[in-house]
Amino acid sequence: MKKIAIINDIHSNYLLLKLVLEDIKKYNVDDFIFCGDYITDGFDNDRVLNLIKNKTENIIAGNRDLSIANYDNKSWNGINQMKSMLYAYNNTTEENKNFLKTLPIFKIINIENQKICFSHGTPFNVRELVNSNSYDVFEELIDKFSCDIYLSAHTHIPFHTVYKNKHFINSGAVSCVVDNKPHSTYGILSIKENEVHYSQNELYYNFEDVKKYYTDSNYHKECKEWSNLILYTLRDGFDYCCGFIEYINKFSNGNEKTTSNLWHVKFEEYMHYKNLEIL
Ligand SMILES: [Mn+2]
Repeated sequence: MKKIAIINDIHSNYLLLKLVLEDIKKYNVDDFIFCGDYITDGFDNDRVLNLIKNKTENIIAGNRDLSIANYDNKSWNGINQMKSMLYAYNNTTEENKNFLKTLPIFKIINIENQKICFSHGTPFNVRELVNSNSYDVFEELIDKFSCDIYLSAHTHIPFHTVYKNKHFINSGAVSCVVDNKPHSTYGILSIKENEVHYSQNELYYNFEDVKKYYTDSNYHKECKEWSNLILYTLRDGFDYCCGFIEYINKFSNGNEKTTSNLWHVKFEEYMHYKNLEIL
């Protein structure tokens, strides 16, 4: 029997990653699979990357990891909505950026005769949104890869669907699960003689600890708007980041320069409208 922990969407949150890894100890796992988005939206990029890259070879890139790895070192300058991404870029070592560049967008591995395909969105598209009833995507994956287990991430919403005898799994997120609860989630896959068992796990954190972790940071000072949106998402399990982007797009029509100019004033408006105190 092999036990594998499935972890994704850490988003630079070393505090929650440590809590999750501590919780996983009780399972005595044989290995880990990491399904992307290790950095951005927080500040502990190097501590997160240094920790995970020494745990396993089963690591693929998420959209955020690729954005940082492939950044041209100019296009985000002076664009307010990219401040948080720029912070991640400027606060990750060259060594770790080079590590991110080496990551594939999907991998197929064999554990106890079970073929496991894992990616952040899908092997076709790192940003593809896969949910519990994405049957067209499931068909496409079965057709192309003939694996037994398919892991995806990116949506921050956990699911486990068995379809045509194949397992389709999203273990949720370490940081910013969006199912209205202040928790981190991860998966444990147990495989024994062609029998696959999956358990979805959740770990409730103390929001005050997470709040202090963020508000004490330089990231919070430099990227106040995004840091606030992340923090309240962590408190409420509601995606205030997407909520704010949708809100500001109503005024800017998605124009990058207009969005940048409106960034601060619309943030204050949005926080007021959502009845959230700016931290
Ligand atoms: Mn993602």
